Amino acid sequence: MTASTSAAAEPRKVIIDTDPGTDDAMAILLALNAPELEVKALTVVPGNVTAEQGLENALKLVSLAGRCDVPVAGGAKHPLAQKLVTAEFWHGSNGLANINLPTARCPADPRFGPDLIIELVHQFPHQITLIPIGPETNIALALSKDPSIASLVKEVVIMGGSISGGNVNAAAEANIYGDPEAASIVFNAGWPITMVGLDVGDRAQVMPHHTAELARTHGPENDFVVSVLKFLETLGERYGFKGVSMYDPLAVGVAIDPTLVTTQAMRVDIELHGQWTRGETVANRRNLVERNVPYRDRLRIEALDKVAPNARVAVSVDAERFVRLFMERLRSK
Ligand SMILES: [Ca+2]
Repeated sequence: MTASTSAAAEPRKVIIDTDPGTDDAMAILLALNAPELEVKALTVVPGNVTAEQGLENALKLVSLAGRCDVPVAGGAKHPLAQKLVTAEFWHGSNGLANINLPTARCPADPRFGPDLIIELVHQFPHQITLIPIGPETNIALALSKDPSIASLVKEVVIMGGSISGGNVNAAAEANIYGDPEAASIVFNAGWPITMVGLDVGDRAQVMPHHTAELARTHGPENDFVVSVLKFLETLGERYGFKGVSMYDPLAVGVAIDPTLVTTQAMRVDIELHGQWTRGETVANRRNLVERNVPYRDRLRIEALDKVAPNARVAVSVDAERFVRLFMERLRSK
């Protein structure tokens, strides 16, 4: 093996903060089967399902993958400043497409999720990539308890937000809507953020012919993923969707291979009020604001002020290459 290939084989250390969730389940299995990644922990946040159901699901998923070596820790029980909104409507009553996976063999890690994040970030300074794929409550709690992690994390790849309209309503994407105050803390922490939002997630779709292809191979994870995809396909048909949007798996995909998306640096603020827009990721595409100053009986524009970008927002995706990567990693597993 040459030096360059061994360097390339060095896996990226990641922590996935998750509210599993059907697409979370696929994202977790993708990560656990990607040699490019070393999953240091799963931390569970309430969102798609309650904290308790999410922890149970996460433990079943690592058990399915035979990966009890990955710590799985519960975290927050509710968002920072609002009621929890769960999404069994989209994910099935158990959050896992109503599929009854075997009882978990892996035990839960007793540590509090945000504390585990802090601990691992200090243990591996400048090496950890955080991949929040649920509401950002746990990440915000970790940051609030220990702001130093902001300068010690390598990168944060967030599934959340949108610069082209929401899925909860006209403005907001579900993960940000689920805890806007937490998202605001995370986006303002001054660390390197890649935002993998609806803009690209809705274009990274598994189509029925992909699912049919994956259904020709078998294995516990392969078969589970096919069942999840079929559940989502059937659910989507009811609402006129053609394929299955791979929101959370794409965020993991971007951690595996950043070239799957193109990004643009933007200033992203989280709307915390707004009559119609609470939870919106308000992105300044020009990174400029007009400076208005008092003049006689009015204000007038005096200059353009630059605003510093705080996120690289994914604006396009090589969907077919991502779906191929996803299927290759899960095939026959
Ligand atoms: Ca999720």
